[in-house]
Amino acid sequence: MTPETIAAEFDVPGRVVALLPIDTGNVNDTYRVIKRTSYSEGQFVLQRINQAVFPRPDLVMANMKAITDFCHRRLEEEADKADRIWQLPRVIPTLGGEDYFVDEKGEHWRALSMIASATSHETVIDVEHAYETGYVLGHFQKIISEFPPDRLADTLPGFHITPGYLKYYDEVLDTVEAKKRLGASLEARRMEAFVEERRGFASVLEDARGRGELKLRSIHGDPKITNIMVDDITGKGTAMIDLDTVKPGLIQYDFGDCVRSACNPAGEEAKDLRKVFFDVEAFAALVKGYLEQAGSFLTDWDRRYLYDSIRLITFELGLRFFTDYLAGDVYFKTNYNGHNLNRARVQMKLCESIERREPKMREVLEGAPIRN
Ligand code: GN1
Ligand code: MG
Repeated sequence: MTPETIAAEFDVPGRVVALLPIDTGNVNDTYRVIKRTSYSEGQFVLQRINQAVFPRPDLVMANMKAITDFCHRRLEEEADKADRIWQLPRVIPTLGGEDYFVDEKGEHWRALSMIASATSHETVIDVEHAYETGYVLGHFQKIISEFPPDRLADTLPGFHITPGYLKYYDEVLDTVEAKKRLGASLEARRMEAFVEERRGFASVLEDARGRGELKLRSIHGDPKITNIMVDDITGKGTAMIDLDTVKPGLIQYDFGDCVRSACNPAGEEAKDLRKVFFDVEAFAALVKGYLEQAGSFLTDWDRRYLYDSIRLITFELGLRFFTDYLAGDVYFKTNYNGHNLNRARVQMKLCESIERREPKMREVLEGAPIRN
């Protein structure tokens, strides 16, 4: 079957007229599908779930269905009081009424409603956008924090558990491929030293969880800036997308991921490393928006680990990219030789910049008004 014939399996009226690849994701294959009838046109997002990353796509879909049904109910209940129309993609069923379609090769495909007249950006545009980014994350967390995490399957065991990534990194370092790549690149050896210096820090959030200071909640898992949609008409944040990593986790993973992606003006794919730095001004705006929503459910312990979560998730993503480079690019999709090494360098440069700005960042976090 082709993606076109698969697109026709979902319950959207009309005939498929176009299938346009969306290249921003690093894991799944994504398309924008256009279907037309004799009187109108409908668009939706079609995705092939990468089973090398998600071994149980059925559970990914069960989580997504459960969380979107819950959130849609909540958004409807709140709609009259809300300052905007909040949106969230909906799972579009197949013609047979299933949440996903399995093709003849056993690949799992899903269809999601499009958040129309809205845009997601690779980098933060201005302070208002940074504020909106934090506001959307806080709002989403506020809603899903009421969803019992034990009703979500752990679809990616070990996801965001930094000590686990370090363990895997050590195993990869021992392989012939990794030794070859390290031997051939001074940058890779620099990266290795960078990781070594920060080993002790890797368990900061898991240790806090072990001591009972932080607790598992339902989280998004991947709230980077490209997964936050901004309304083209009002300029306000309107939706969180890419819900396939929704599962039990620490809200610090989400905060750290959102901040590291929004406060690097050069973006994750930057080629010129000199342009990579942590933008404290954008950060202050993001924190303001975030706390206006999240202030009501964050505990004192949650707040204490916000700075660490930013440094950690940045380091962790750098480590994940670097490990994948050493392993021969087996996890993240790449477009050129050394792509994962370059991505790792961007995150590690950002991590250094975060470390240098720690006092300022803590000031921002502590100085932000608390609205309970
Ligand atoms: C991957 O596929 P995408 O782009 O939504 C990754 C995230 C990373 C992100 C970095 C399941 O997300 O953890 O932060 O790349 N997703 C998974 O861009 O590993
Ligand atoms: Mg994702």
